[in-house]
Amino acid sequence: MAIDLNARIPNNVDLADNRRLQRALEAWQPKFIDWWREMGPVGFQAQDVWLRTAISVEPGGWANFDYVKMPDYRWGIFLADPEADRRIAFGDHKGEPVWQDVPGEYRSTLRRLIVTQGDTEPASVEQQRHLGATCPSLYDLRNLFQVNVEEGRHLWAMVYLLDAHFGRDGREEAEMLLERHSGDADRPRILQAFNEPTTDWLSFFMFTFFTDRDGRFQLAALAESGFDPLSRTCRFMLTEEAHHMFVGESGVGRVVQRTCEVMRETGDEDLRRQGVIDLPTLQKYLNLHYSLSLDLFGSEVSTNAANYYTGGIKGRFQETKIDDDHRLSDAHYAVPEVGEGGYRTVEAPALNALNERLRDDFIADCQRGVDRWNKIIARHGIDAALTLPHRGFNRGIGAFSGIHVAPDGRIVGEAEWQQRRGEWLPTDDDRAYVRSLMKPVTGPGEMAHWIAAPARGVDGKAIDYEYVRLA
Ligand code: BYC
Repeated sequence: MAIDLNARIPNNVDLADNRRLQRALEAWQPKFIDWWREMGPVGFQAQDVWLRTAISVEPGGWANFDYVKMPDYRWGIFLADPEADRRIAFGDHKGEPVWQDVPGEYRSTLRRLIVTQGDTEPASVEQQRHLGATCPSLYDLRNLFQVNVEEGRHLWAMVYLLDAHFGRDGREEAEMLLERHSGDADRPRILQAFNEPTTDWLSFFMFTFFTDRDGRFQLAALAESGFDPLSRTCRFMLTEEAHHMFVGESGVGRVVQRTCEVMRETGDEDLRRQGVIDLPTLQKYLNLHYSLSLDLFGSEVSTNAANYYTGGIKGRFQETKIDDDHRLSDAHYAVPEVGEGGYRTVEAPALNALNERLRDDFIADCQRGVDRWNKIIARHGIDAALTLPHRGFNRGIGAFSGIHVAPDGRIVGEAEWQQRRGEWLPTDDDRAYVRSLMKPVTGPGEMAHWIAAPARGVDGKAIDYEYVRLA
């Protein structure tokens, strides 16, 4: 279905035929633009940026490139095409036709999930708002802004659902999504990882690798929903999400590559003298962002998660590809349990263990990315490797939150944790060093010293293309 880009709010949901909804969204739109100007990227609002805009949801239609000034970006409402005769794939309603309207009994649960999802989108834009000033290249600057405008559109996607399906309280929630702010002492964002500032580009790449990947898995679970508008919305968001994770994986990969090149060229042990990011520092940033992202999956054993599933509201990753009864009433799943003598693995009812199962899917996917980074290190003949720390390391949510676990999985006491945390997580010194490297590089094709050039440019353009016109 084509998107009407000329409409005040571009959409493929026939907004013009739904006056009430159109009015609600048109009332929210100026507030969104005000938020974008106040809380979105600092600077660069008047510059032309080489951005992709969705013009249809068909393959090939959602990646239309042109120069756009960010405040003029065509934020809108794009749902993946409906699937004919789609049925609920899991839970108590398995086999029933999907819902086009919110069932009364699931109203508050669905609203809560949509609000939690929606809250993360503007939060990430707020977290990243100062990065433009220190971009390592025009290519990276453009990628940052692409990610930012699409997170803005993901907010629109959730606001559409709230306005279209939740009446007055939906409208109030939509307003609140612009009123909570990342790191705000009085009105913080809902999930903790979205209140941590993204102060430098290494953090940005780690965030887009790990935290956007949580987004991928959560959206995939919501794309299975029996509430069809949510499913269709999330399915389209996933096409955009892939690019964000590419930015993270290739970003960290280019940092790894540059570090290895300098290690080989200079043979210098003191890589900080050489102005690149040493592998131990990279490992600490990895440890931090991985552990913060693991928290985003919630507790290992969760009745919320069981209720979402039995209600047909939130499924498993690739639910329809799994070969079982899709009800899970008798199934079990391994979860960690922390007790007196340490932690151990126990079998929990599979329904209650769905957060852990999604976390396991996430961990396996993270590991594949880390393996690709390690191939870069190996290609340079360097005997070192990045690793994912133990899942219990530095956790604030779930079974491990009451104990300290070292990256290798050993339980450590408070004294050892305090003494050694600087070996495992970025210290003030590490952060200051990384920040000291963050100097803007803005000539077409130029790269900061600490990061390698990308393998190729955007949409077939050269690496030295003027991705952002600064003049
Ligand atoms: N921080 O039963 P539990 C993305 C709360 S990222 C703070 O285990 P549940 C993106 C929980 O709310 C994807 N609180 O939780 C990425 C509950 O509170 P109540 C975002 C937390 O409900 C990058 C209590 O603890 N989408 O898209 O099973 C850039 C008990 O917990 C946290 C979603 O998250 C936490 N980390 O699972 C841009 C999908 N974890 O009931 C975007 C929607 C738990 O005691 N959300 N709590 O008041 C969900 O599916 C679920 O809310 C969660 C939590 C998976 C997050």
